[in-house]
Amino acid sequence: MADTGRKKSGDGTAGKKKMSGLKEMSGNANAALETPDIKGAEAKSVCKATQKMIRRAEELQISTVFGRAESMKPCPIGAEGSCCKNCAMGPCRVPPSKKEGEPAKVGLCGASAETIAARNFARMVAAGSAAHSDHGRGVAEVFLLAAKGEIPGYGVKDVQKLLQVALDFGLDVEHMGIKELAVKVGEMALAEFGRQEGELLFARMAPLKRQELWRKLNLMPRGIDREVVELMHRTHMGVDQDYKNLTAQAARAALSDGWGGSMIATELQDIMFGTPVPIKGSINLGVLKEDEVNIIVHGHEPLLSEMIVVAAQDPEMTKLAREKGAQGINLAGMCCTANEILMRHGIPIAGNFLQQELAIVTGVLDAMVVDVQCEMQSMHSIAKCFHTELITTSPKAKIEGARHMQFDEHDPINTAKKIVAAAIENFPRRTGEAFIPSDTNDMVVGFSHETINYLLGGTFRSSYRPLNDNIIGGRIRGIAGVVGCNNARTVHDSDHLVLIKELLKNDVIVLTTGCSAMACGKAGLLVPEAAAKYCGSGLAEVCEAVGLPPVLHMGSCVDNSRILMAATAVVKEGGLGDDISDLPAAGAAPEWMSEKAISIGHYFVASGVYTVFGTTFPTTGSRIYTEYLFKGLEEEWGGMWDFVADPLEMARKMIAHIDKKRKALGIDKARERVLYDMAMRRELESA
Ligand code: XCC
Ligand code: SF4
Repeated sequence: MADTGRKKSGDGTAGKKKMSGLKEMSGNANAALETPDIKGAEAKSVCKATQKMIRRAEELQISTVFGRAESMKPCPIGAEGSCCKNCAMGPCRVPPSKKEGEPAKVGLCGASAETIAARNFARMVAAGSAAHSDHGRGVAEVFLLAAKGEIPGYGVKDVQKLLQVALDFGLDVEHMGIKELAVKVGEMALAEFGRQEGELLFARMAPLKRQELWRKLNLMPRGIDREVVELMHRTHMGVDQDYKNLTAQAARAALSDGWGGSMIATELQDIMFGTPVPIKGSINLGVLKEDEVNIIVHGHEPLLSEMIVVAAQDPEMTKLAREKGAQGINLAGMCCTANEILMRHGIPIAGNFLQQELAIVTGVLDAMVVDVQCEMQSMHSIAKCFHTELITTSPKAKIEGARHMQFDEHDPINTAKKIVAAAIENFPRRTGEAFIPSDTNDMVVGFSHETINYLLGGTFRSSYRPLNDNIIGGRIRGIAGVVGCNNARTVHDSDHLVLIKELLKNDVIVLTTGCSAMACGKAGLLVPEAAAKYCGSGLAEVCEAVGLPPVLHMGSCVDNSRILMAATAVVKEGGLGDDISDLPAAGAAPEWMSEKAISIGHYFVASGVYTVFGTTFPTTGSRIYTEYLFKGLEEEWGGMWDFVADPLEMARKMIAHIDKKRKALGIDKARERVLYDMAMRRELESA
């Protein structure tokens, strides 16, 4: 191995020796970013690796999001949705009146606080829906090329799923060949984005009662692009000034994400790259290796990263790596791109959203390869303090100063090899000492809704029946979807974990995606053994019988569509009402930060789910509007929003909602009996 001047520094206990020349560099490169004194890494994150790296960054005087969150407070008026800058007569600020009886403030145009809050909220939905859907469109375009045989290495990997989607699209599967079907599915999926009239094809997968409600309330989504454009139009100055009407159009745009763009992304990715099945993986910054070329793929799309997985295993590349003095090539993921390649290939995850800067601070990252979404611009200035090459790959997401190596969708393997080669070339340029926290955790992931169906029902009769029966019988109290981001305004990972552990203790099974899923992985919740450790006895019994972890990792954020599918399958299985809003279920995003999360929340609410967000809520400046979201919507849609900052209180409210639904279904009694049985059993055991 070539002497790269690196020295293993151990685990957060690294010598005080500074990286050579680094302090100076960080002074320059980070000049624009403040470097405040971060106190107490424990107060920033519950993830041990993150704590160690926060301390390390502080030692090296490198500015990270954790420090900036201390020195820059969020604007209170913007945070509560009370600032309108939709025209140049503003920005107008309409915070709630402080004194009793004071007239409510309005904008220059007369816009009320509720209109302004609703418009701001709606624009978040529009942006979030656009982000997921543009990802979906990219997948559909590549899918179509692949179906036509125009992309070497890409084609139909999961024929079963292709047939299923073709059936869902109403195609004549018996009289069409696989290639013909794939091309047709690709064309139809692409057409969904620009559909001017009618209904999105996947929206017709929802329970019939939900579809009827959407039609009645004019919420049924048409083409994805159309809904987003109309929402942007209606939030323009002087257009839609009825907060309820705005919220309804926001629902159409959000539904066109959940039952449209996101679902298209998930389904077509599964056909092209394989539907996930349970697979082992590992997670946290400890997956980085000092003596290998480390590459992190970060962002959201699997289109290029699928081929980076192949390129990183190419003997030619391994040979090149050895020539440069490395022992091999170590590929890891970050954010949702990580979830995609973890679920399909078992590629380890380096960390979730708030760990992206810290991965570079390890000093061993040879390339940070990003596609789209959730990429912090600060990575560039941190990369400049080290040897790390920050590589952008999407024409939609460039970062000033980063190296751009554009993804050629006609030849992904070639792009992938060039990127891997660039990382290898960079390996000998490492300077200073390595600092890799030793923390990693094992996990079992890959619970597509098809897999859950199969695991529960067995080979002979795949079905959700056992799940429904366990819910009806009370062993499982209900279902929670806990998803979403990390947010530097709250302790990293903590709210996810406190909430989820409380749900498990109360026999609520948890479905998870995104950065929440990664928080669970790091805390050891994604292994079957977690059932005995964290669950109430009912849920523990069910998980142990099937060998399931009590928290099911269902994928990336576009894969929240899998949760919609699973909820629909449970409804269709029977015995738990005839709409998603009848289910003893609830959703949460305790540490959300992105506009995509608001779109996800809104499509869950419009699909009938009680959905709670934590950390902050973007409409609280208008009491009237917030009450409409939290209470008014339940009557109209059967689902509603809520905001609870304290994760234990959040769990309590979700469980109360689940119990309310159990009562309405007449299955609350069954649960009381189970509890009684458990108490008796414990008595017997202790006797
Ligand atoms: Fe981004 Fe999807 Fe949020 Fe994580 S969970 S911070 S959106 S990576 Ni989607
Ligand atoms: Fe102010 Fe109305 Fe313009 Fe908004 S649209 S900035 S409230 S004048």
